[in-house]
Amino acid sequence: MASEKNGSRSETDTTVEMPSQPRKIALITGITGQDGSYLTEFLLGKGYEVHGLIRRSSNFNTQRINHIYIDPHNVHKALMKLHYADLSDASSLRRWLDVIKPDEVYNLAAQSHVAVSFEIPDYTADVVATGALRLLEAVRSHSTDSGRSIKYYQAGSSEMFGSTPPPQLETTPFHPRSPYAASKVAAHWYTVNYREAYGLFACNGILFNHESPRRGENFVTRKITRALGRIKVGLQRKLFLGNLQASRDWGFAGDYVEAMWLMLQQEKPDDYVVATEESHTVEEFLEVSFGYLGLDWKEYVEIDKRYFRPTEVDNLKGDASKAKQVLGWTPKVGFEKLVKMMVDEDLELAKREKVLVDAGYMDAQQQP
Ligand code: NDP
Ligand code: GDR
Repeated sequence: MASEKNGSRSETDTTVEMPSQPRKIALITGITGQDGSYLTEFLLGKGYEVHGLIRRSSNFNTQRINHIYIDPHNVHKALMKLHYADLSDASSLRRWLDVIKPDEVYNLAAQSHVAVSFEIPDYTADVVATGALRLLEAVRSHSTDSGRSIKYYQAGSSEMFGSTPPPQLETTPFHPRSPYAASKVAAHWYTVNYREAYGLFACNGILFNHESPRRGENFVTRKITRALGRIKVGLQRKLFLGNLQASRDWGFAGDYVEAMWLMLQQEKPDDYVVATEESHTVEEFLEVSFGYLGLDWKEYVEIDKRYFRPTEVDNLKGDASKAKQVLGWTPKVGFEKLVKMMVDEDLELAKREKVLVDAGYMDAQQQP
């Protein structure tokens, strides 16, 4: 990593061996997150050299990309490189652009939890809204000074539509319902403005919810499948949830990162909705997931008011016609397949936990 884990962090992290054919270079913020990990795999598969910005944390935060990591001292094979930066630190963004000279920048970093954004609204706005502006400005000033052009992807969200009823598409008015969503709306318009004002190749992907076995454990789908695995092997009895009637257009993260890349391969920059065009309630997710393991969710789920939000987004269902027509993108994983994929992985994880618990190496209450 670009960390002290593998020796001191030095100039070697930024040394790039010249390949026989020039590789495209991508820079990803939020590389340690769910989407960052899938996008990295996708771009490496396309022959890119991938650089990721990671933030300093008191614990290592690279679990989702450890399997891709190759020691940077092995320069022939190490095509993913990590560097410390933060969206709240403009100087770090500009510095890494100057050093890495990317062809494409994917801005995936965010305080991405909607409920948490009500608790830390100021910080959320700083990272999600102003952070995007800082990165856009770094791209603009780097391009002006160097004469190089960079393509920019902004991770927009269906949360921006908020209370506007479905189906939601690119022309649907935004009505954000949280500090997170309002900040994403600001980032969306900053991106449009930099495109119009400076001719930047900048795209907004308006992505509806996308999940995977790598989803953060406090988002509702993963919270459910993690608990279900643990319940199935006897490590947990109850699952506490909030609003079960909210409806979401849930897709698979692995499919969605392809749409991000496709946006940057077009002749002209534009904004696209990315969605499965199917919507399901949280209750339906419970029915399908618990049913898959032969359990009745009603015996295990309790409603806890603390998980209700001050303002909720009731119903999201995208219309991805434009992405289908212009990008040629279609989702490959549907709702049931996604649920089963997540349940299968989390059941295996729970079985491994159970071995540790039974051997006395882990407390049943402890979550790894
Ligand atoms: P995650 O929460 O899994 O990942 C967020 C990433 O941002 C992590 O790598 C995190 O680092 C990083 N990060 C957070 N704060 C900062 C900061 N101040 N400076 C630098 N990096 C930071 O999100 P997802 O992968 O699910 O989503 C990716 C992006 O897409 C986000 O912008 C999200 O808002 C947006 N989005 C997601 C959707 C979804 O359904 N997943 C749908 C629509 C939009 P660390 O690992 O250290 O915490
Ligand atoms: P969301 O995802 O807010 O849509 O944002 P989340 O999984 O957090 O919530 C989905 C719906 O489930 C309801 N819910 C609960 N949610 C959580 N987290 N925990 C619970 O216990 C619970 N019980 C019910 C919520 O109220 C909500 O209606 C995600 C994030 O990835 C954003 O970054 C992204 O922009 C949007 O998706 C699109």
